[in-house]
Amino acid sequence: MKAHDYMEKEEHYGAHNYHPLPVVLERGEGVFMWDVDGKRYYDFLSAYSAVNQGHCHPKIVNALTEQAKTLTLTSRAFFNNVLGEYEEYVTRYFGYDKVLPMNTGAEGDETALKLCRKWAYVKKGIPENQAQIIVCEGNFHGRTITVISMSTDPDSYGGFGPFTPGFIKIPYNDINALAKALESPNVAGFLVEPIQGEAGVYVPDDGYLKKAYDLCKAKNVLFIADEVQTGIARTGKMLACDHEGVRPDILILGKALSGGVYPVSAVLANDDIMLCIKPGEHGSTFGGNPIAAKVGIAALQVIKEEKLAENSARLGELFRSELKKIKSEMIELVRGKGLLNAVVIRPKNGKTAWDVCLALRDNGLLAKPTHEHIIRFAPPLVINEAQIRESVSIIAKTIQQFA
Ligand code: IF1
Repeated sequence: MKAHDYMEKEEHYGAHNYHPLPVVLERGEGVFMWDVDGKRYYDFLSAYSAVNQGHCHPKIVNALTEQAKTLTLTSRAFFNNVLGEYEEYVTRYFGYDKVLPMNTGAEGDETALKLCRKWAYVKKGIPENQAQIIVCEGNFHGRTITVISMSTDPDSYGGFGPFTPGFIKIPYNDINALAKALESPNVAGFLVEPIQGEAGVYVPDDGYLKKAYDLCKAKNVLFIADEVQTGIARTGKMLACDHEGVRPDILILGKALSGGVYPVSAVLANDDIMLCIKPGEHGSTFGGNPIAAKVGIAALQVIKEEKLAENSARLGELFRSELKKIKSEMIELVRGKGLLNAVVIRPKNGKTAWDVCLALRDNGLLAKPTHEHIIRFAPPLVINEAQIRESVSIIAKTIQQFA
């Protein structure tokens, strides 16, 4: 089969809920992926920041295959001999009393919302069914009905109503709007992405997260951070909240918690919050399964052993400063933190971010546009300085082709 045949098969038999860049990949290693014709590409998407540790990291793949040969799934009806080891490891790693393991990011967000509501009724004393959770315009937390009920993007929620009530939507990066929303007595939580990914890598003002956290504390409202995309060293610290010394009351992780080899997500909180959920009130068949547990430990070990947060911080600075040197009217803006970056493209002669991504592909670098005019650049964090420089020269050459 040729590339064209693979794409046609997906088009024919798969639901049309995606519009992929036309490239058919068959292998990955570190920062590179290869297509079915053997052409090599720099991966500058990292599966939306799931592959922070690099493609097919041997240590993580080994954890997966060894456990897969031994015991894959027990369900949570029984104990198993690796879940506790993982739970101890992940809670100490991030400094929380307890973890609730799930699989996908959206499930992590759903879990955090349920936990927050339960806490509101059991601990805060909000009247039953009255709890409100504040969320931000432009958010992206996943695809389930409740999660899209928080969305302000018609592509996400349009045609999928009726929606889950109980959310107050305020502008992102607007501390006054938060203060005002917090005046309502039935507010239980504030759910926020420390950097908005889908919105186009929108970095809030310095101090926003800290001020938001302090306002929440003053009102006995839970500060809930969705670090599914920004966490696990992506932005140059273990968590994006670490940049401001904020420790969320509820922390949601996913994606790179497995290095991209398996769906692993987690919700972390201290006992006063986490123990509000009792046996039988929440769970998942696959959540916390033995493979996920072993993979999670290995993926987190790799982050520390290979100093990927430090690498992300240093090479992120270099990447942005080199990109800013490219002389082209098509580059309107470069922004980001660590290796979570975006370039805002000014269309030229009808050529958009999509056309730039097609040309980048032809020149050996894969990236994906978001919102028509923004290109996200987020390579695996194992990238080195020479590779960053080569990638920048590919981007520069590509942009200059449009001159
Ligand atoms: C897709 C975006 C990124 C997330 C945050 C939860 C989830 C996500 C902050 C849900 C997922 C993904 C999903 C992916 C595209 C992607 C994305 F462009 F849509 F916004 F990364 F930027 N919280 N983000 O970013 O996690 O349930 O998918 O495991 O194809 O929908 P999930």
